[in-house]
Amino acid sequence: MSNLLQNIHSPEHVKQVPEAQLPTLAAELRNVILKTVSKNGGHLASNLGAVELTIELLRIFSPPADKIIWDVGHQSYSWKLLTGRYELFHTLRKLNGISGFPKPHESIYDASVAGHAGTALSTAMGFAAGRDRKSENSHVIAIIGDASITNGISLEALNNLEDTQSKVIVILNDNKMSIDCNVGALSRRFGSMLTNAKYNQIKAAVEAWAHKAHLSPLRTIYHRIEHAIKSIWLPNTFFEGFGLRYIGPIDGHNFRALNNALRSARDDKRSVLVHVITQKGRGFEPAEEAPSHWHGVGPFTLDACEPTASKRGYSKAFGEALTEMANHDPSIVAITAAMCSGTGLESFAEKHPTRFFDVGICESHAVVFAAGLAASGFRPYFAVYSSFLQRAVDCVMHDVCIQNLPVTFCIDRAGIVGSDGPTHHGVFDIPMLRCLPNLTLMQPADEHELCAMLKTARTHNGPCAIRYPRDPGPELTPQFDIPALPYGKADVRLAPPAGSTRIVWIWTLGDMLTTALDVAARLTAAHYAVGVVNARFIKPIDSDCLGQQCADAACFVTLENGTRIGGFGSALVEALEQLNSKIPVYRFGWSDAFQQQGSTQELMVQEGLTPDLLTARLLTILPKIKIIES
Ligand SMILES: Cc1ncc(C[n+]2csc(CCOP(=O)(O)OP(=O)(O)O)c2C)c(N)n1
Repeated sequence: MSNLLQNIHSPEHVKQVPEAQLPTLAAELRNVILKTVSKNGGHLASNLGAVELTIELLRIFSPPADKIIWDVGHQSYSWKLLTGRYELFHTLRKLNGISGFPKPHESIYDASVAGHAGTALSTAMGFAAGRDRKSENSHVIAIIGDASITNGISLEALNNLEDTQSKVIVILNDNKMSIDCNVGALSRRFGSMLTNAKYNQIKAAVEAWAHKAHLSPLRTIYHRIEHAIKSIWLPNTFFEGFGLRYIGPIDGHNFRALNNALRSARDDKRSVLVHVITQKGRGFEPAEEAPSHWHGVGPFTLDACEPTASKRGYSKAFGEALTEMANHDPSIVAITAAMCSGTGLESFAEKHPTRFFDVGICESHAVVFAAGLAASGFRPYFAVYSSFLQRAVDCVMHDVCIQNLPVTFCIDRAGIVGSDGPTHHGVFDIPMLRCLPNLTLMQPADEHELCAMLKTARTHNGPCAIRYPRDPGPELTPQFDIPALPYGKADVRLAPPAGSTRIVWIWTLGDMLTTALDVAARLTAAHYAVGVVNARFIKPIDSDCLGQQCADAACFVTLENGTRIGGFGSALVEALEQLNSKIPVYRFGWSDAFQQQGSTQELMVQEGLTPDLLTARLLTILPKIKIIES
C-alpha cells in the first residue's frame, strides 16, 4: 500500500499530491486518526468528517503566511498530520506529546490556540485587520462548526465583520451536530438552506450549464447568475446580511467541489462564507451511526469497536441524583450549554423534558437564563464544565450573585482533566467564584456528599456552586435519601490522638481527601500528630472548627485540586487572619502555570501532589517548625 503521508511534511508536499491520489491520502489520514485515537483516546467523529476539507485547504492556501484558524480545534488532527507532525502523531494527547488542539508553540502552521468554542471568527478578523494595516497579501480563513457559530462570541464577530472592512473567509463546517444534536434557530436555518429544493435544483442546473459552457466558477458571470438565483430563491440569505458572500452548500467530501469553492472564495475581494456539508464520523461506521457517542472517546478496541468501559463518575451520579430530586420537586429545572451527555443530564432530559434546557454553546446566556428562571420561582441547576464556566463569570456576578438568586452551578471537570490539556483543566474556578459575595462554594469528597450538596443547594436561599472532578470518585451509588449538609460545617475525617498538642491539621476537600488521608497515615508513622478535615465548604469556610483547632495546632496544611493562587488554601489563610492566628499554613495545589496535558497521575507527580511526594515535601518542612511528638 502506498504511503503518501510519510512523505508529507508541509503544505507544499500536499500541493504536490496528484489529484487522482487524493482519495488515497484521505483514507490514510482516516486510518492513522482511527488507530491513534483508539490507543490514546481523543476527538474522533469531528476529525473523520474534516479530512477532505483539510486536504483542500492545504492545496488552495499556503500557511503559515495564510492564517488558518480552527474553531475549538478538536477537528485538527488531519491538519496536524499534514503539517509536519505525522512522525510524532502517536504521542497525541500524551504527556509532552502532540496536543489534541492547535498550538502555535507546537507548530508554525497553527495560527492560534483553540479549545473553547466560538473564537475563530474574532481571531480571524483580528489577523485580517492586522494584515491590512501592514499591507500584506495573505488570506485568513476561519473554520467553524454549525454549533460553534451559534456561540455569543461568534455572533458578536459576525455583527462586526462588515464594519472591520477586512476580508476573511469563513468555512462553515456543517455536520448538523454539536456534541449531541445541534439546537437553536440558527441550526434550523442552516437546515433550510440545505433543503430548499427549488434553489438546489436550479443551482445544480446552472452548474451543469456552466460546466458545459466551460465557464469556470471563478468567472464573474458565473457569480452573477448564482447571485441572481439566490436572490430569487433565498431572498434573505442569512450570511449575506452580515456582508459575507455565501457559497454553498458544498459537499465536504467531494474534492472537486471543495476545490472550486475554496478557489472562488480565495479569489473574491469580499468576505466569503463557504457552507460545507460534512458527515461526522465519516468512514468509521460506528461513528457515522452514533456521532455523539464517538465525539470524544477514551481508548477503545478496534476489533470490538467498543469504547473501553468508562467508570460511573460524578457526572452520572449528579444526573441521577438531580433527576430523582426533580421527581419530587416541580421547581427544579436543569440547564446545559451543549453538554447534555458530558454532564450526565441525559436521564433528566428524558424524564423531565419540559424542565430541561439545552441552550447551545452559550454559557453566558445559560447563566442569565438561569437567573431569569430563578427570579420567577424555579430552582435552576446549571451543569457546566469548569473551564467553560469561565466564559460566564461576569454573568454569575452580575445576574445571579448581586440578586442573590438561588441558581446552582454544578461544576463538572473541576481540577485537572488530563489529556485535553491547558484549555480544559478546571483549576481556576475556586479563585474566580470565591470572591463573589452571596455565593456558597462546595466540593464533595464522594457521590453521597454530592447528593447531599445538591440538596443543600435546594434548601439554601442564594446562589450555590458545587465543583467535582472528571475522574471517578469512590463510585458509590448515589444515596437519594441523604439529608442536606449542615450549612458551612466541615467534617473532621481523622482526629489526632486524644491529648495531642502540636497537631498538623490537614484541610482538604473533594478528590484530594484520599491523598490527604494517605499523607496523614505516613506522617503519623513518622510520629507526628495529624488530623484531617474534609472542608466540604470552600465558602463559607468553617471558621468555628478552624478556631477551635488553633488552640493545639502546630501548623495547617491545605491540599486542593485547583490553582494555589487564590484557592482554597488562600481562603484558609484569610480565615486564620480573621481569627488573629499566626499559625503557619503550607498550601499545596497547582502552581502558577498552565498545566500541560498528561494523565492526572502523571501531572500530579510532576507537581509533587502524590501522597509520597507530598509527605517527602512535608517532612522537609515540618522539622523546621519543631513539632515532632516524642
Ligand atoms: C465554550 C465551550 N463550550 C463547550 C465546549 C465543548 N465542545 C467541544 S466541541 C463542541 C461541539 C462543537 O460542535 P460544532 O462546532 O458543530 O463542531 P463539530 O464537533 O460538530 O465538528 C462542544 C460543545 C467548548 N469546547 N467550548
